[in-house]
Amino acid sequence: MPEETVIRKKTALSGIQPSGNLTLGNYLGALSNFSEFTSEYNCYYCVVDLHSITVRQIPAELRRRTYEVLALYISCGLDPEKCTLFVQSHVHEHAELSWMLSCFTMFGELSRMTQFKDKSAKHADNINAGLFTYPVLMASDILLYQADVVPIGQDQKQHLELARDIAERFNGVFSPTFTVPEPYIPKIGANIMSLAEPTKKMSKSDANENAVIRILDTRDVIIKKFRRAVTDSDTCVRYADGKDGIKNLMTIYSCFTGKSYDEIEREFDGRGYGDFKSAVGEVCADGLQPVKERFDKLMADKPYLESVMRDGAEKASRAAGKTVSKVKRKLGFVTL
Ligand code: AQP
Repeated sequence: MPEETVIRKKTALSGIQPSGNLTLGNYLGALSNFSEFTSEYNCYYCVVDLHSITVRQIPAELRRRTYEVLALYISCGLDPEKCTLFVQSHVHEHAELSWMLSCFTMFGELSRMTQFKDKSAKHADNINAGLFTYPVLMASDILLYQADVVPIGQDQKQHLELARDIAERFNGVFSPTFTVPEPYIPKIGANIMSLAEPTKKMSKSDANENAVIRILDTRDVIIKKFRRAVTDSDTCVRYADGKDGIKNLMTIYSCFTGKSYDEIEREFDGRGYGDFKSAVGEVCADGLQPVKERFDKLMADKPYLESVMRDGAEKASRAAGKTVSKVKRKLGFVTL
């Protein structure tokens, strides 16, 4: 093919923090969508351990969860031969670009980030600079690989918009350098809510275990947690305002069965909440079962996971190094 007709394969990138045991929110909002991109996109999926230390972590747990998130990537259908799976701290360019881009990010922009406000309120004793500059590191993760698309849940949309603004600002000052990324937010499942407080997002760091379904929870635990899920004083399974708990359960049921809200309303017409909650628990436990089986096998083979990390870091570093060199040149740094 003549050089001018070669079309660049588009790039997809996303990451998950090893900051707790992954939830159904992480699964439906992000992880379960990652493999859709592997046939048509050049895919990079990373375990973003640098992000996770914005909140205090127990080192041994952080190490274990880093392996676990990587194993979950593979268990959810990502083939390390077809995409680049890596750990963020293994590629030093993330931290390097983050510093350079922090000089192109305004204090006011970072102050407006809702995640910063939420996490500052939750961790009032540790409002560190990393928590504040987290979105710059996220922008660097994305822009380093010239990502065209970033599959994320709804809660990360504001950070993605900031990454776009930073890219456009840098491109405007220095000529096109970064691809301006687009978010991919699933139509359904982008905002899975807590089972205990359905107006609040389901979060892996939630202290209330009953609020959160973990991908690795056993079948019995999943079913029990759904039975305890907060609903309302009505008895009718309907997708309507004021019924946040039921809407959340309908969303989860829809994600696993592919049924529309109308179909779900008809299916549970005249059957109380008890029946519905049990059905949601069953489809969720069934859906997660194969992931868990693959996960257990992978976790028993650490050398394999380490070889995936090593190969991934090597491939990612090559791409990241090119972008960082380009940025340094444009900024006027001396290259030897
Ligand atoms: N409740 C959710 N519904 C849908 N998507 C969600 N995501 C997170 N929670 C939900 C998506 O999962 C991806 C990875 O998230 P993350 O690890 O970067 O951190 P987060 O968004 O801060 O997720 P958590 O679970 O709430 O972590 P903690 O408790 O550590 O802060 C992202 O694409 C996110 O949108």
